[in-house]
Parts: sequence; C-alpha cells; structure tokens
Amino acid sequence: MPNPKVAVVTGASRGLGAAFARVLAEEGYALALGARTLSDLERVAASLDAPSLTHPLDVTVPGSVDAFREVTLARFGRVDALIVNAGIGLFKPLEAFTPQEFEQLFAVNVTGAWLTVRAFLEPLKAARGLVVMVSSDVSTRVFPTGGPYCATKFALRALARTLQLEHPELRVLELRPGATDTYFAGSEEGASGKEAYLKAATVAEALRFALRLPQDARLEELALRPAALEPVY
Ligand code: NJP
Repeated sequence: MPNPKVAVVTGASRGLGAAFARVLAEEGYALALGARTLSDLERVAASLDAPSLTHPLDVTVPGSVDAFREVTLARFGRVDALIVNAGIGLFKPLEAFTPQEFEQLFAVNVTGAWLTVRAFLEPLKAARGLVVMVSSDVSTRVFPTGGPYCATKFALRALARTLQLEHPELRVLELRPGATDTYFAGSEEGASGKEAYLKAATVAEALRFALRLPQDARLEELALRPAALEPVY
C-alpha cells in the first residue's frame, strides 16, 4: 500500500476542526490533530477510521507549534494538507474589550495561524500541498460588537493571499464559514437559538470539494452562509 497523504488540522478537538478531520479521514488522509485539550482530541481520533496522531497544541506558543510539527514529521514524514482552523471569538463593543482580550484574539487567530503555516511550510512545499485558512464570512465585512474578531479575519485573509503569492507551488484556500453550530465563542453545539446555523458537517463538505477538485485549478476562496438566514454582505 502506498503511504497515505497526510493532513494536519489545528483546533481539531471539536466543532469545525473535528468535522474537517472526519472528511479528511473519509478522503483517505492520515491525520495529525492538534488542540490544547488532549482528551477531546483523543475522542475525535478514536471516532475516525484513519491513522492519526494527537498532540497537545497551543498555536500561540512557537515551541508548541514546532513540537507538533516534529511529532507529525517523525510519524508520517510528509504533509499534504494543512487546515489552519484553531480560532476563538469574543463579541462586544470596542470600548468594552480589555487589552488582554484584544491581544488574545490576535494571538490565536492571526499570530497562531502564521506560526502554524511557518512551521509546516517546508513539507507543504515539498508536497505542493493545500493550505486551508479557516477565516470567516466576516473577513470582508464588519458588524457592531465584531470589530476585533473581524479584524483578525481580515488579517487572516491578507496572510492567505500573501502566502499564495509568495509560494505559487502551494494551493491556498480561504474557507469562509458563516454562523456555524459549534462550541464557538463559549457556545454549545446544538444549543437553542442556533437552529438556522450551518452544521459543521456541511462546512466540511466544502473542504471535500476542495480536496477532490482537479489540481489544475486553484480554489482561492469559498464562502458559505446559512440558507435559512437573510443574506448579508
Ligand atoms: O469553534 P470551537 P469553531 N491553540 O470553539 C481550538 C471559525 N469560524 O469550530 O484548544 C490550539 O468549536 C479549540 O480546542 P482547545 C473560527 O474563527 C467559526 O466554530 O482544546 N487550539 C477547538 O478545537 C475558527 O477559526 C464560526 O480549546 C486552540 C477549536 O480551536 C474556526 O472557525 C463562524 C486554541 C475551536 O472550536 C473553528 O471554530 C466563522 C489554541 N490557542 C468562523 N484556542 C462559527 N462557529 O460560527 C482554541 O465565521 N483552540
């Protein structure tokens, strides 16, 4: 049997990351799954029919990201797809943020994404791989209470585009989910009030589309919004 392709997923312990891991396993990838909560990661890995490793990962800590890269390469020796998914949300008026909250949003959503890409760049280049930056439908619009969060996703969009320009051998996709029923921003999956939200499994179908697309195309951007909610632009 040839070695399977290998995918790395950050924030894989629940929500969208767990749904992306499921689709990647179904598409035949071996998996390296990272997040801070190892017990949740192990539960996700045990539910998948794919070779997988789990490793504690805090994307805000350079040494943690590098250690995740090292165990991934030691186990699998290659990286074909990187799903830059770990992210947090906090929503309130601009003046209500503390400096620590503001900085934490950028530390996870922007600096963490950059550290992750930087760590896995060489094996991704060797594989002419796929990088999926999980940003948001708010990477091009804003709304009250969303200022700092939107700013992180605008920044992520800029990083995705820059990465593509600097490394044309990669395929960089900015995946832009709208409101999705996960544990995002302190919520619970399945909590009342989120009936109209996208399912994480639905968003993960967009990843499947990207994985299956013939490689002569560079899929640059995919935005999904819940069909049950009013369109917003
Ligand atoms: O959120 P959630 P989603 N280092 O809370 C991990 C974007 N998005 O799946 O570390 C490493 O269920 C955390 O695990 P743990 C959003 O911005 C969402 O919805 O153990 N990992 C968990 O696995 C984000 O980029 C919506 O706490 C860290 C995961 O991240 C992505 O979708 C809308 C970490 C978060 O799972 C996935 O979010 C939208 C760290 N420092 C964009 N901190 C939406 N859900 O509505 C957290 O536009 N994690």
